[in-house]
Amino acid sequence: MQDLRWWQHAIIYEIYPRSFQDSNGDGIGDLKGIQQRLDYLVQLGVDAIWISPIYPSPMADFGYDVADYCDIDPIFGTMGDFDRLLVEAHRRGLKVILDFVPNHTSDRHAWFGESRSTCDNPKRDWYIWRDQPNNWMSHFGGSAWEYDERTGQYYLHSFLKDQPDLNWRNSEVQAAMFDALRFWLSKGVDGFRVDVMWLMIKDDQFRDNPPNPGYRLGQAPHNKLLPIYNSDRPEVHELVAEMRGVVDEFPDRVLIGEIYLPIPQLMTYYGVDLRGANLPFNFQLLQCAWSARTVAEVISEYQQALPEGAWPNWVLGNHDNARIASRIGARQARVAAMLLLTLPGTITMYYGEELGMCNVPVLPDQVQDPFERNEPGLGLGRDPERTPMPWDGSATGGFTTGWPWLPLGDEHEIVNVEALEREDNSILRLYRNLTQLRQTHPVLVSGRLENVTAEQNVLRYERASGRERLAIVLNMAAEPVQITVRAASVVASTHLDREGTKIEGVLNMRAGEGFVMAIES
Ligand code: TEU
Ligand code: CA
Repeated sequence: MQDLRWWQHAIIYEIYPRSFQDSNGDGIGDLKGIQQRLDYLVQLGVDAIWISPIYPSPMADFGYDVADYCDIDPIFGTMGDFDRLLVEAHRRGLKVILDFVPNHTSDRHAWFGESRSTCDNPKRDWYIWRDQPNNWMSHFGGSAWEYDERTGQYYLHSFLKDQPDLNWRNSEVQAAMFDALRFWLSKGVDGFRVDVMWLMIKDDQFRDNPPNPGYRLGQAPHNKLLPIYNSDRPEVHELVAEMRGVVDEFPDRVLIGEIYLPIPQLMTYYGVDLRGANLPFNFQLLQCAWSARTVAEVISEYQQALPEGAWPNWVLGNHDNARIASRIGARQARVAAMLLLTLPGTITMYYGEELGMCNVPVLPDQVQDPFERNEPGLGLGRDPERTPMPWDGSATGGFTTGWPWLPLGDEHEIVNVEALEREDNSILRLYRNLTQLRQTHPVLVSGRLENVTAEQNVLRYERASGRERLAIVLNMAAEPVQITVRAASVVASTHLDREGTKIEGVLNMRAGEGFVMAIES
């Protein structure tokens, strides 16, 4: 691992700051709260935290509407709190990655205030103004254009109307945004996760998007159109390369791109000569059906498509998608953990995944997410996967002494850090085992990935480097299954009860059981 950059062998842990730990009883997580829980993260065995946006914001989209790129929202604390968190994280060997939201600002950002004031304001062109809308749609429903009476033009918003899109064709916008990156990099921040990287630049002719023949009822309404003119435009790659250049002005930082695109397009975000994003997020596991065959296909396709020298990465969940344990069930969540932590490259976890935490039902009068408010009842809302981290079984889960901004649900009485730490073979113990295994077996990070197969709903693959060879077998079925294996000894098991046993020939696997085995050579 000596030859690797830190982010290549890192396990990144996403913290949704509103929901991790509240320190002052207002029911909303904050920076001091995160600092209180750093030792937990060290013990979990992660290497970096990515914190979703903490900048001043009216919170129309809970921080993804930024009103000032170079400050901290009082709800999360002060700049002093941030500086202390950074020091304390670094002191423990944890890197800190911030969320950067380049596509849009809040409508309360001073820049937009100026831009919307008159048509000849110097910042008019910092946003995207048109006399007439085209047919582009907002990701959160409805037209992506909002009429602004003051100047009689429409502005573009790919998300809420409170989130006007910046005009990245304007060089002053580029300069101002790059300076914001430098502000945090100078403080010692270790990198950025860049929000909606593939949306940053739009067609300069504003052509209408064609209808999507594959659209089905129940999908998010913006899928009615194929987003060919307002996303993944060729010019975006120049911009990403420039952004990477800024990040590389500072030693040893990382640039991660949030990109929801099919594998071939996704790969283009590594950039020409790998001068783009270090890691275009790989969301394959977050979107694919949970069967050995599908996952085997996804792994093979991703691996084959990786450009020469490009570094892989894997994700199971984030703050925009249903939690993995809800998608596939508690038993398979352990299999997913073993899968995630035995795949090559950089790993990103979402807070609570290590507890097997499920989506929490959120009643209509508890809804916070603007997506659910705009498009109610379609199951698009993201509140259920953003509920507070359950630290213990008490009414407010040790998360807050006040009233939590989202409910903790009933399940947290059983599924919480304190209880799972007491239990010998809990999923939390499994996660700790696996992060440690990854540390002690670099072959899992950077070894070759070979022999990916799927039979009887059992996924198998091997990781190999030098004379070391680990075989991973994962029973993704709901029933027990019998397979045959070469002589091997178990180094990790999902049920935490077969480590050290020798296996040769027939292997009986319980439902949702998985093994990492050292193959004897
Ligand atoms: O998400 C981008 C994105 O693609 C989402 O709109 C996604 O389609 C949606 O959440 C349904 O899963 C990023 C952030 O991660 C998200 O939280 C923000 O709301 C959005 O950008 C706007 O900044
Ligand atoms: Ca708080």
